[in-house]
Amino acid sequence: MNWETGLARLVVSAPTNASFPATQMAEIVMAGKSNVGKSSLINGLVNRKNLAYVGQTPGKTRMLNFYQITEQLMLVDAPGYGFANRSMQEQINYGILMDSYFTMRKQCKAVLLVVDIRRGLCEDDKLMIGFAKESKLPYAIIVTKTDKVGAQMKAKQIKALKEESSSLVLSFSAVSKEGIEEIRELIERWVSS
Ligand SMILES: Nc1nc2c(ncn2[C@@H]2O[C@H](COP(=O)(O)OP(=O)(O)O)[C@@H](O)[C@H]2O)c(=O)[nH]1
Ligand SMILES: [Mg+2]
Repeated sequence: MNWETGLARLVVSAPTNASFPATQMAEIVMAGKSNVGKSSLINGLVNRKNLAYVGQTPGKTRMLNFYQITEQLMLVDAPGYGFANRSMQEQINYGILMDSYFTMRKQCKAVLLVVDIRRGLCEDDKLMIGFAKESKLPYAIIVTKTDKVGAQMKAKQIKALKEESSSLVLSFSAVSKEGIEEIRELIERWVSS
């Protein structure tokens, strides 16, 4: 699959399921807390600086962002969750949005959970793993910002996450660019499955 066609674009930011695009291509969801580096990961995968907006304020990430990557692939950036200052209503709305996504989008192939290497899984990450299991979707964890820790800490955190989630854990750094090929290959395997 050619990830660098230059055709990648944001198709829609959907606040509710009414705005999900009428497309059939395979979708991979990227979920994770605000600021973990989801946008930077999307940009790294397509080798573009500004496809996904980096450093967006948490308040602006309440929608599902559908990024078309190739003719066969859409990456769906799930809004950052787990913000303590979110109102109960916003948390409920987020739950409804994700629930309708997983119920409606039969073209969803897998979930990538994006986690900052310096932090473990948060409660919402565990909830997302629950969504994936319930929907019988494969999932994996991408630890980001690996440039921020030493080799020992990195190995220790990855081992702990593998044990906690019993899933595949791959690394990514937007600074060193490590991990791009492995993550692309994982997504390609999911898309062709
Ligand atoms: N050092 C370092 N900083 C990163 C990395 N990925 C993201 N960041 C920074 O973390 C902040 C949040 O990144 P962003 O991609 O917007 O996270 P998102 O909220 O999950 O989409 C920004 O200031 C990024 O520059 C990384 O791999 N290494
Ligand atoms: Mg983002």
